[in-house]
Amino acid sequence: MLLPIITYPNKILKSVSTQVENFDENLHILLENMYETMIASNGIGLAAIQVAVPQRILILCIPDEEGNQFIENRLEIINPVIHHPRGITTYQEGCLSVPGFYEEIERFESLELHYHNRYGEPSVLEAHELLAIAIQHEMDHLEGKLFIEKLTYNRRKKFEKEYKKALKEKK
Ligand code: QAP
Ligand code: CO
Repeated sequence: MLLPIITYPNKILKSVSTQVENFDENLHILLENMYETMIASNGIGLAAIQVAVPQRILILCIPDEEGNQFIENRLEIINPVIHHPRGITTYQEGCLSVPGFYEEIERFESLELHYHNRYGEPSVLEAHELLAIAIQHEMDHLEGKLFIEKLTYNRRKKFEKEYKKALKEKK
C-alpha cells in the first residue's frame, strides 16, 4: 500500500521519534508499505516520520553503479545507534520530504551502526560513503531534523525563496 509522504514545512516532520518496542505484524506491514512508497517515489531512504509514524524506523535501498535498486539490498533499521563515526565527506543530498531541492551537506564518511532488524534481533553493520551518508540523513529525521537545517544562513534563505516559489507554481 502506498502511503502519503509528508513534506516540508509540515510540523509533523519535527517530531522526535520513539523507540520501537513491539516487533510484530504491524511493524512488518509498515516496513513493507514504507518500502513500496519509497521505491514508487524514486527514493533511496525513508524514515517512518515521513509517513507520519513517529517511531525509530528507517529503510534504505542503495542503488548499484548503474542506479539499479535491488530488493536484496533493502535495509530495515530499527532503533539505530551510531558508533565510531570517522572521516568527513560531502554529498549533494535530497529528501522525499523536500522535493526538488538538493544541496551539498557534510557528513561522517564511515560509521558502525548498531540496530535491530524487523524481528528485534540486534545487528551491526559497517557503513561507508553513500550508505553512511544515507544513514545519517535518515537518523536526523528520527530527531525531527531535516538536511536543510544544516545549510548556512544564506543558503537556507535561498532555499526558502526557491521552495516557496516552487510550491506556489504547483498549486
Ligand atoms: C536521503 O533521499 C538521502 O527531491 C534519501 O524530487 C539523500 O531518497 C540519502 C528524492 C542523499 C543519501 C544521500 C528527492 C526523490 C529522493 C527529490 C531520497 C525528488 C525525488 C530522495
Ligand atoms: Co529525508
